[in-house]
Amino acid sequence: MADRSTAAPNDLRAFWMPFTANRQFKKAPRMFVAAKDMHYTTSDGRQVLDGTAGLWCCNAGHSRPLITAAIAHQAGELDYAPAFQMGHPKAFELANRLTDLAPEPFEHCFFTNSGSEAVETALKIAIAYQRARGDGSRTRLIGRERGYHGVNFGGISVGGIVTNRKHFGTLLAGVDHMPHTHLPEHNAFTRGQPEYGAHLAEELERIVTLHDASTIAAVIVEPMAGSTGVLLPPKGYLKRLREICTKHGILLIFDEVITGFGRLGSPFACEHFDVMPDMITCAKGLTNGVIPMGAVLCTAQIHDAFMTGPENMIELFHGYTYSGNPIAAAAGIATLDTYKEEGLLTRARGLEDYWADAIHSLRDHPHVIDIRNMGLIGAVELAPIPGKPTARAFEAFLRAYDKGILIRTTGDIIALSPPLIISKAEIDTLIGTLGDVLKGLE
Ligand code: PXG
Repeated sequence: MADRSTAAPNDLRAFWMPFTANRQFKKAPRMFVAAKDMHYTTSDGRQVLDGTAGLWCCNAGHSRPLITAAIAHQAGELDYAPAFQMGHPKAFELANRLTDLAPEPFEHCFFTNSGSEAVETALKIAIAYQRARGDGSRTRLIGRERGYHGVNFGGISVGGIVTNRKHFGTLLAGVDHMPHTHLPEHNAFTRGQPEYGAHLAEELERIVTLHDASTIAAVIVEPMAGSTGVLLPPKGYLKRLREICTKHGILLIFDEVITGFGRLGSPFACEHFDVMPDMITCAKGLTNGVIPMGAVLCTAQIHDAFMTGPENMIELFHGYTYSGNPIAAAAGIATLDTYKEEGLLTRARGLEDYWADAIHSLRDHPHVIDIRNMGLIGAVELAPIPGKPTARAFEAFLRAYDKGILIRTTGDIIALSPPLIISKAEIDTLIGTLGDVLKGLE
């Protein structure tokens, strides 16, 4: 057994960090010790402008007073209540607030603790729904190349990121994938939604023909693929996916873990694109990233299909110890209050043009091969160093951190998704500093 008595309080060995190059990190750690509004404070006392809302989650900025107070109050009043066969008021209140915020068809809400769990929950509901309707042969799930749906087995199976899949065996059976919609040869440097690529939705028809509609339960896509490097849906693409799903009795799930809560200028992306899925998964911005929580929003049609057998029977054999946890629910309610008071869920709309002008001003900087934007999201794609994929963007990340801005990189793509409270002056600082970083890169 390790001798813990000799470990210094800041010994870094024990913590196996997620999605991190552990050995590299621990040789030169980067630590945040505080955060307020748009800025982090580092352990060496520097201010870092948050260009990524943490990990796309702190949409209202950091350490916001309503949320902080709600968590403290709830912890002192009701810290935990059993999630199964017992209730507490805040979970019901938050479910009502969320379904009021979501577009009309979404009348029910199932709570989880993360985006990954929201995805597993939605996939399970989809298959069980088809079975409840007497369509038990509909078990297949269709995802998309380059899709990110969290890290659990269902999510990596329908997901399309090779590194997240290849280490983990054979994954779920009965999954197929549509092609991704990233077509830089046609769409490079487009502002907003690209014109070209709607025809890729027809690939779903091909997949349906291959497997037969009677075997397919659901299609899951991110309306805008965030984690894989900001891949925007071509104009008309999502509408066509919806039509094909409807035609074949296939459920359409939008994974809005990133796009939910104002990222594109509407509370949810389905409203922004005017395409209604049958289920929405969300997390991150639901509690401003402060307490882990996710949710699946679904229509009455789906929910009611389960409400049939004897009333003393559990309708859905699924749930988590912390589904609707009181402190998370309190944080969620205070988060929605904060968004409402400050108009944050539509604020990106007013800033979108300014943001687009700023980020596209980087077009002629060294190594830049594409720039994409929508709402308060942006991506700057760099040409990889030959033989060293990801190295150039990671170097940009390190230099950006040294210069006082937090950016995110995936592959050789720099992704930006600042808190929705960002000012124009802060956009100038963020993009100006990123420009300086790019100019200095080899
Ligand atoms: N679906 C989508 C669309 C996501 O973006 C998840 C599910 C999983 O959520 P959880 O809460 O289980 O992590 C996500 C998460 C990045 C990055 O830098 C993106 C995510 C998480 C961490 C980093 O792109 N997305």
